[in-house]
Amino acid sequence: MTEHERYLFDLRGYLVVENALSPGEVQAANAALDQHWDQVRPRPREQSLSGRSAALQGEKGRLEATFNLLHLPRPWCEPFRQMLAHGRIVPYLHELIGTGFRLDHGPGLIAMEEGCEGHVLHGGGEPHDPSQSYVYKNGRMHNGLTVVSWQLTEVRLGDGGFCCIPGSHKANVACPQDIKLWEAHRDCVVQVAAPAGSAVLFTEALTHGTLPWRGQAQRRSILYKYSPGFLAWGGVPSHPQEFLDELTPNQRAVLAPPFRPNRPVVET
Ligand SMILES: O=C(O)CCC(=O)C(=O)O
Repeated sequence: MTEHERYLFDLRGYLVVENALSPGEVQAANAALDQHWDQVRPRPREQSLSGRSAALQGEKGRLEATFNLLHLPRPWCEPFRQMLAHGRIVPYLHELIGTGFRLDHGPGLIAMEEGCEGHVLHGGGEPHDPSQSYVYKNGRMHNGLTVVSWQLTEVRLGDGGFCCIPGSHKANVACPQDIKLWEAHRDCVVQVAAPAGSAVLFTEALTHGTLPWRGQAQRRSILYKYSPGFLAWGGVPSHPQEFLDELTPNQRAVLAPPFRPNRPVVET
């Protein structure tokens, strides 16, 4: 991380890394999604994420994949397997989480079309949750659950989508519910714009969520959520050996279950 990136992540709790994917990588990932789009479904109304907020509600739910992106037949799985331990992002994860970081869960698709509902804001420095916390100690950042959100399409200011309250990962006071519902003090909530090919990195300790989608073009983000190597937030998935055998050593290292001694480390 550069001095500026380190300062901005500590200050705000998120960072946009532009050109993290090449145009070819963006194209390959979009082509894989297009090929399987018949298996992408709107989230059902009864699982609405807008938290009964009038400000966050929409005409329809966001679109989600009903399949595991890592298990698509070849070559369609390849772009998503490469993102697991992508060379552009690994140095950031080493600094933010520490060597030996692991994939806790994901990858998950969030696609949105005009009129899609938002997601009530959640997370924040208070109450303290050690599994998704932010601490600066001994001269470095220590993050719990940390997200890499790959942008496969452009997000412009005003489109909606990922939003957060910058600095809230260090908050000492719980976020009031009407602010989480985007019904009060909207000025403290920032919608994050990012060109296609960017990676938006953020700590789950940040108060964040989704604004309703106003963009005419579709939003496509793929989220990977990482934890320190000794920690599990979402459980410990077991992966079939035939699947692991197809991966690179770096990809296998991030899928290792949580443990500490002699942990495999992603090489840069
Ligand atoms: O990217 C988004 O729209 C929100 C993601 C989110 O809320 C989460 O990862 O917890």
